[in-house]
Amino acid sequence: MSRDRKPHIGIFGRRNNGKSSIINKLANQDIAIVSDIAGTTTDPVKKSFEISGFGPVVLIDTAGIDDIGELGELRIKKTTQSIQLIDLAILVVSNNEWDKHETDLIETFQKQEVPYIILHNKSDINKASEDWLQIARQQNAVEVMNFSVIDSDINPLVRKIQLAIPESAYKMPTLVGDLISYGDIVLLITPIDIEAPEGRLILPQIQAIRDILDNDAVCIVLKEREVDSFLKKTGIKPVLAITDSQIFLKADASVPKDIPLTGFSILLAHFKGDFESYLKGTPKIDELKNSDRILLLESCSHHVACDDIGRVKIPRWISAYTGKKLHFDVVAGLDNIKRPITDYSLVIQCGGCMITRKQLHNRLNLAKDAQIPITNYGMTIAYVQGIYERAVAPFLTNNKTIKPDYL
Ligand SMILES: Nc1nc2c(ncn2[C@@H]2O[C@H](COP(=O)(O)OP(=O)(O)OP(=O)(O)O)[C@@H](O)[C@H]2O)c(=O)[nH]1
Ligand SMILES: [Mg+2]
Repeated sequence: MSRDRKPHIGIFGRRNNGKSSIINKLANQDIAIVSDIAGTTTDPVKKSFEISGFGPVVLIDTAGIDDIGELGELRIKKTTQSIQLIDLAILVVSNNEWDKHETDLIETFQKQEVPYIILHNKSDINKASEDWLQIARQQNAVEVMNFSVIDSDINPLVRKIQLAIPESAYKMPTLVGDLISYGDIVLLITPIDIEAPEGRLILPQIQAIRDILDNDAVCIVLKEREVDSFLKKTGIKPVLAITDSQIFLKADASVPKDIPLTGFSILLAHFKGDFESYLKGTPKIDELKNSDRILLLESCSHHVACDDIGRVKIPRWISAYTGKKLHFDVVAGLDNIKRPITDYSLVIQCGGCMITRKQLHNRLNLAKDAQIPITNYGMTIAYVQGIYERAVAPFLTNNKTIKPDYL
């Protein structure tokens, strides 16, 4: 994985119980104002620093949740809002306090599905009592700890933070990161003249460019007509070429066979789709019979280019390839599928560039549960154009699929 993002940690609790002091201790420097006057921190403040032994974080210091007066209420609201931003909460308590202030916060953490650590601070003055510990341990916190800014070693807390923050908080999955390494040259082939939106590139192309740069690799973007002469003229040999699926054949002819070639929508199929199932499902195109029904799931109803691929091109190509009389139904967006899923012999899913992985999988489960073969737009196009093996090869090593890095 790459493109690290900084995990966000929020620190909550009543006034004066040592929230800002804990931040300073985690940062190993004075970055937050500490004083014995209750209400020192007034607004949520983001501090960006490195926790030794863990890495860069953004820590959000908040105003005491027991703040008083009208202004206090506003501050509490802001404090509660900041819970939406965080990957982990630390609830600081001192003097064995426990009432609605604490339980309200915990309820909000739970609602926002934020994991939380409960820290009993100032234990040098007043240690957590057995009664308090018993209550705190019933709160589904990832950890309950006795702590003192003055006496405690910070490392056990750092280790708990490390364990409690989900990996997804600081690691973003990458589209091509598992296929390339530092300094590699990747060639992107994008037809500009056909259906590209005016003045822009389509989303998967932009994502691929960003991802290649994030992986410290080199990205060359060419129109299909320039590929041949560019490769000959420069002698550059990319480690991977990615083409728009609509010009697969042309790209296949232009890109020398020793350079792996795949399509943007296959890249998406691998990244976001159910690649293993697509691998099993695609060759079932050969088993289609006259009057079989095929369902095309087009998840992004507003995407004009895909519209044409799903409604016109894929039906035409599959019919020509199989020589069979087939029925095609297209279901757009998250619309209901009108016929029972068992009416279909094959389901073809679009790349799903506009929807989440979860939405896409939920959509496919219906077909999978009914054991109907599934494939995707790019893999189908590659298959009927006879370049399927070449197009999926970059995702296979020793006949095993390279898993996307977040699985
Ligand atoms: N004895 C002792 N004093 C502490 C400890 N942690 C913090 N303090 C003191 O408690 C006082 C309040 O600390 P802060 O860090 O400002 O507390 P806070 O929770 O940020 O307070 P507000 O910003 O007002 O909500 C300061 O005088 C700190 O020096 C501790 O573990 N032990
Ligand atoms: Mg403070």
